Amino acid sequence: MKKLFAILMMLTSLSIAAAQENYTPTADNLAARQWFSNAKYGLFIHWGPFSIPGAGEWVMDEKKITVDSYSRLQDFFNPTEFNAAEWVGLAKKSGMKYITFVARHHDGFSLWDTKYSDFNIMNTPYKKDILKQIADECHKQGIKLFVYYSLLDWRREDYAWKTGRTGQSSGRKTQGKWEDYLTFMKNQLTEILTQYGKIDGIWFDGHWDQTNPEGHADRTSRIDWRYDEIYSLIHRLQPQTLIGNNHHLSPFPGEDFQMFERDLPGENTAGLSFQKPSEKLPLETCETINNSWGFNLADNTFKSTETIIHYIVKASALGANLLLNIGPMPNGKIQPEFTERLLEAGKWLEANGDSIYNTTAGYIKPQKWGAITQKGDKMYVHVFKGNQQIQLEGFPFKKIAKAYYLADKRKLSVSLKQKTVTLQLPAETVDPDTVVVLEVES
Ligand code: H79
Repeated sequence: MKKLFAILMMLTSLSIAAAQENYTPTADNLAARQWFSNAKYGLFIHWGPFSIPGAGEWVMDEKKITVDSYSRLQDFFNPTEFNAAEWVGLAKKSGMKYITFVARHHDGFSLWDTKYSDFNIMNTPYKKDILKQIADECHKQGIKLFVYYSLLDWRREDYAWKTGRTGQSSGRKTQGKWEDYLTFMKNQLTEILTQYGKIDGIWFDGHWDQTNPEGHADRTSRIDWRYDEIYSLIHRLQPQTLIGNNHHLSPFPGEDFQMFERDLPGENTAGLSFQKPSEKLPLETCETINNSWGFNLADNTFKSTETIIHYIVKASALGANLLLNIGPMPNGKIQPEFTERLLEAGKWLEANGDSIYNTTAGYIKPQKWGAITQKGDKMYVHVFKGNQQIQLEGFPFKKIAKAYYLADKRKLSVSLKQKTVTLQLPAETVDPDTVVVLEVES
């Protein structure tokens, strides 16, 4: 047992050694982390030529499409209905504070005018830089911009595809030099960080392509990602840029926030989140509005507005942001089932945002009946639909000075006895989330 532990520790330190050691975030970066912690809700966008088949962003790998065949999509991608102002405006109206835009997914297509790959938006019939339009519009409308950048590549021969867990049906024959792939990524990241104004975050994905499965003792990478070089490059070009990496492991040195995929921090129902929530870094969980990230013509499993609101509340109650994904259609339009739900949740946030933005985690985790968020001397008790009496045990404050509904300030009687608060509502709640404010004194 001891021996196993020693081996695990050694492996852990090996993987850490590859990251940006001795990283000291700048004051701007710390301020950006604080902003991020307070933001609570962002829009994730998966979109590109992979949207055309309408079968999700993994279509190349799942349908075993070779690089040659897949390249044809470049000739078809012509999103004439794309309007950056509409997308950014939708995020803003929906109460979202940032957009995480997939600029290059695992299929290797770049949605900006890059010098380092021909498989890019300028070589489609559309011929206009998408990232530029999104970045300009985000800056104009005051929405922060995070850029998703895939570490994994199903296309390039210099990616270490032979050791990859995916991308084995792409028809690649030769194995190029890893050094070249690293240079390529650094060149592309430099473009993104120098030609598009302020970039608020870089969101990496694909590290797991090179690790053994969860549960396997060796979870280190089969290759050296040289995060020390990549992260320090990013922090040198834009020190405030927040780096996150969807490696499903504990944060590496140099990372500024921790992310979870399709699970609340501390939960692992989707099987991708084995890592413990960090106590130091801001947290984010991403989830998608149906069951697909990229546009999927057959996926009608839209989450209800109520489910979305509950997810925002539960994430906030755990001190995390929700990054909610949509996959726009290949023509650049967002399907009405998505916009309706986003706008409805946005309406709820407009009325109840005080209980979400700038809050910290509740003193207890989310419960079946709802959840708690806190801010200064206010505790927000979120009572989900269909509940009437709530008991809060182990209440950490001495006194409740006032209790009222957030929506209309109507008073509510509560009792606090032996560290237990009892909230008795007049009837079972009918709204997705009824927020009660407790003004507390310690
Ligand atoms: O961009 C979206 C997805 O395309 C990407 N991340 C989100 C944000 C994603 N890729 N894969 N997954 C999500 C699910 C992960 C599946 C995995 Fe595996 C299970 C990775 C490692 C174990 C499948 C099996 C791929 C490799 C082995």
